[in-house]
Amino acid sequence: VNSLDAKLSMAHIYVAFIALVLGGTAGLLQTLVRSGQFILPAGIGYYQLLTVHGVLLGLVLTTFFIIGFLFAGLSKTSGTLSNRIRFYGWVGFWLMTFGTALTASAILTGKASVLYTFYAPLMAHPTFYIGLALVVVGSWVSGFAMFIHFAKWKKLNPGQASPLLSYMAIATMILWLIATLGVAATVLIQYIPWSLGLVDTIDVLISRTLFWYFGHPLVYFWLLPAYMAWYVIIPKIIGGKIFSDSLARLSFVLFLLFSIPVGFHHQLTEPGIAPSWKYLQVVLTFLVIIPSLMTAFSMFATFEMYGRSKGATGLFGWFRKLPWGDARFFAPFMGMLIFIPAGAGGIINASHQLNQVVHNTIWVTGHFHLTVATTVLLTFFGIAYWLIPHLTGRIMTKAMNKLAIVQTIVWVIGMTFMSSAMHFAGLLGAPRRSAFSTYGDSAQALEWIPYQIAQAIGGTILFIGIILIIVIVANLAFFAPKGETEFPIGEVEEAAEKTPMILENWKLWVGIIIALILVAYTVPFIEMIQHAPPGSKGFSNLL
Ligand code: HAS
Repeated sequence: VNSLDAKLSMAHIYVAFIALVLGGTAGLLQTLVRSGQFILPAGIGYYQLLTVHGVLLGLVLTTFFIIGFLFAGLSKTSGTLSNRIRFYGWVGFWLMTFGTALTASAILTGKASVLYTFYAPLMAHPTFYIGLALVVVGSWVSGFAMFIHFAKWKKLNPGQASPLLSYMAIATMILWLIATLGVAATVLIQYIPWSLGLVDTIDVLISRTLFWYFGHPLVYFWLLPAYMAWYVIIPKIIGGKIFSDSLARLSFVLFLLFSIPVGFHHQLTEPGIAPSWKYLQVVLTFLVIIPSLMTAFSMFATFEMYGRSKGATGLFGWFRKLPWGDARFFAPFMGMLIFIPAGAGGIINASHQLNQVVHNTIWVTGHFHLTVATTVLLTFFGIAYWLIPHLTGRIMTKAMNKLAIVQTIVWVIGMTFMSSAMHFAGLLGAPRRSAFSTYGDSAQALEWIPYQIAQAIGGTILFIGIILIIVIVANLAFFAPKGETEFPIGEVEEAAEKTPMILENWKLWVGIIIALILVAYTVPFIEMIQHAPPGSKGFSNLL
């Protein structure tokens, strides 16, 4: 990657890891509070801390890391960024950074303890929403810069399939752009006027619906860059080949189609949405599982074909041939492994009846610590192990590689303790997002305490994991020996079929996405507006 492009990517990655340290510290304190054995010092509120944790890790760490990675991937596979594109990239970066600082200042001064979902009727200081809006606008500027860069490549290479990594980066950014329209709408039209006192009330159902229109594809915005690494980078790292270019592209297209019109599966217990529309979105949710199953199939195929090419025999002989000592492989692999139970948990959540059991319990927290905080994050760590030294002109030493293996093991152990305890406590009815640990020593709440202690043990182990990753990242960025590190890009198996060009037809796919969104949301939206409570403001008073 060109050195000026590398600086742009690294700026994003630095912010991401600063967010990890601060957000992770908040996480440790939370698990200690929930154990019932610890009281927060200096008047810090539990919900304030939880907001810091969710916003910094769920929104800031992920968005910055992903945009940094995507810029690097585009620069590597579809050519160095032009000065103009790089300039837009920096504008996007500073808008996002300024927005983050604004939002963080509102939270840290105790004026925005509204959690990362900022559901109404919880109200934050206007700077919280304005900061978030700037983060979104900044990401759009970067997104459009990526689109222009990609369009230039297409113009210079007519009729050719685009480089796989660039294709995936663009699909991820299209997903983000369409998804963020929902959150931008609710923030700009509902929350900012309401928090500024320009309107007195807010239509809660509409605000939540717009949030989840964004909130579910958000999780795939986190997942897709991890899948980029699994499909394109991991085959090269293990010395194998990409199983199928077309399958990889198709799975990204399916994510684009099905990840947005499914937000109601977060609102299954909410009144005001007809069951038939919830049913439709549950069906679509089950469709969005398919590209993950395709990914699992593809990864197994890549691993097995590589192992057999090295002489492995028997059903699972290939397993032993994988490069277990290489942290660039080991960390993402553990992420894949954890995604098996994590995905199964997602399927449980999505099943309408089972959702009644787990919704709003700490089970859900367990689910997303396995998905985003393990599968996605371990893959991001795996990416950092080669991307940072590649961008800073350094190499990862054997000692750091060993430390990275230890870090992965520590993370998996910590998360196993914490997330398993969360799943079990959730089944016993323990609520998520509660400052109360013992509920006045009620018998039921006392049942949860052993699990909450296990969560605190897990949280403490995870904090050690955070210290380790920061040591590794600081080493790779500033202290590791100078040298050249490869940006690993896999090649496709010779036997794979040629990629059909229809997969490059973005107009077609975006058209289908819009149609699906209209089908899934138009009537429910009209009904929400028609049945809005008297006096409720927001969209309803505009229409
Ligand atoms: Fe989820 C709630 C349903 C995936 C994140 N989810 C959340 C929340 C977050 C989140 C943050 O339907 C909480 C939001 C909040 O604050 O309220 N989720 C699903 C479903 C999937 C799913 C169906 N979630 C994710 C991913 C996330 C994420 C990915 C982050 C990155 N989720 C829900 C539902 C709720 C929910 C409900 C609302 C609950 C409620 O009531 O509030 C699916 O996409 C999962 C499909 C995945 C699979 C796994 C495939 C396995 C693979 C690994 C292969 C392994 C290999 C290794 C190759 C089917 C690809 C080799 C192994 C060897 C053994 C050799």
